[in-house]
Amino acid sequence: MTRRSLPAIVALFASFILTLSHLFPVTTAAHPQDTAGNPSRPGAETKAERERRMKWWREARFGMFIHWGIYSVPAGEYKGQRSSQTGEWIMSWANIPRVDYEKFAAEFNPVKFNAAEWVSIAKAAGMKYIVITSKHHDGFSMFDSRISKYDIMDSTAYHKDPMKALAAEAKKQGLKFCFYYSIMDWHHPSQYVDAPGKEPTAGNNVTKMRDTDKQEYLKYMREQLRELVTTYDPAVLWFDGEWVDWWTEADGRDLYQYVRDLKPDIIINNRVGKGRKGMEGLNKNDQSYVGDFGTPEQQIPPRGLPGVDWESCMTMNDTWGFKSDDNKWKSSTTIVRNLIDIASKGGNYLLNVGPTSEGLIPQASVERLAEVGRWMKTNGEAIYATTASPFPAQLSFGRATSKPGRIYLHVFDWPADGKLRVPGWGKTVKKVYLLTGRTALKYKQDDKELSIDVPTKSPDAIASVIVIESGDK
Ligand code: H79
Repeated sequence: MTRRSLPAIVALFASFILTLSHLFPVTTAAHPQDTAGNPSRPGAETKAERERRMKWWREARFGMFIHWGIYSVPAGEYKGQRSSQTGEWIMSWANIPRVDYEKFAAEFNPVKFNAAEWVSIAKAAGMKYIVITSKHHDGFSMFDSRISKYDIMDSTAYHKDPMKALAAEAKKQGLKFCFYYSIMDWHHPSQYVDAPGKEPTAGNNVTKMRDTDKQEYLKYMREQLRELVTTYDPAVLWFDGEWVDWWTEADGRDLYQYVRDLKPDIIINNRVGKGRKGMEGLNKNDQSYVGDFGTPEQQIPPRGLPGVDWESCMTMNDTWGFKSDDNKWKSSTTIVRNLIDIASKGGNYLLNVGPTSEGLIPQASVERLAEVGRWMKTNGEAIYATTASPFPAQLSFGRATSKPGRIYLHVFDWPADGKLRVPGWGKTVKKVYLLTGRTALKYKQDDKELSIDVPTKSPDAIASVIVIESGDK
């Protein structure tokens, strides 16, 4: 055997690892198939293992996002100043120094908070999971963090941990409980603002990192995430604030791995790393990026993204965190149609509520969610566990979702002439019926299209679902 010097062996070993990492890139929202057959690599799993891990999430289709923090105290107004920007960003846009912003904590006392009520509102709307802010960009921990005094237990008049109550209640009512966690942190001493006219301790959209403090902040994050995962057993970790220049893809990969090691079947969004392509939220395609699903924000990708898991998060008005004067509510029709549109493109819908500092979900949200729930009660079958539309082009009258052997037509624009014309998709129809009441409908199918005889009046003004059962050919 030839003898090699130590550096040569190290170099050989390094190139071997490099080759391995090329052959087996880390799992990514853009290329979930990359992990197939790769059980040895950290964070990786076989395709079957991944399918099993993602199953509940893919079937759920609809979740509640909750932005709740001490920003609900100023509720969009600071010293008479208001902004078109969102409520949870007030520390940044009102340029509030840390020491002043901290005072909102003492005023935060959500005495009307009722975990059972919140979970019931989500459940009745047809939502299957809840994602709540454990720590937003403002750095305030909304859970009992033993390593921070800037948390709900130590700094507020409430002195209780609403996350414990919510986690327990979600479990009781059969919803998955999940956490949002911001990587950017406006309160942590490691980070500061360097922008003309801006307070160095108020936040902005690109905090700087004191290089000497980065390791300490990483340690802090990891410890908080360990607390979150081990105490509350979240089903998803939803990272955000990853776009700052001091956060790297390698940091993201390490953090992804760290969280998966804490809880192997947890699901983590793509904002843990640098993959996200702007607000489009889906991954860039120049390399493989870490994360299990893409995160379009306030938008629905026009054609979805076949083969990729994604979830559109959206507000019900124009803010995430509560703002007392934001009355720009979407109608329940818009909300339901967004859900349908997203499902027809193969994604999930994460719909936000911004509770008040008293602990109440705004009444306008509660009302709309109840209407969404009414629709979901009859039509949930056409949403849950469905996959994207089988039609190559978007239908003129609405959307479609599918399940094996079955298509659900979601009709937004009901035909005036009593005939719904559906373009062909290469299968023979066996049966057509209205989902409400399972009323059978007459139809004619030829090579080009399927023509369905429908009642004159639309059964549901929001969207009426027609089920098509077909054979395999
Ligand atoms: O928590 C809610 C918002 O507070 C948070 N995400 C949702 C879920 C949010 N943070 N920032 N924004 C929304 C808008 C910020 C956009 C930008 Fe960028 C950050 C523009 C430039 C840096 C990220 C990177 C988006 C485009 C490039």
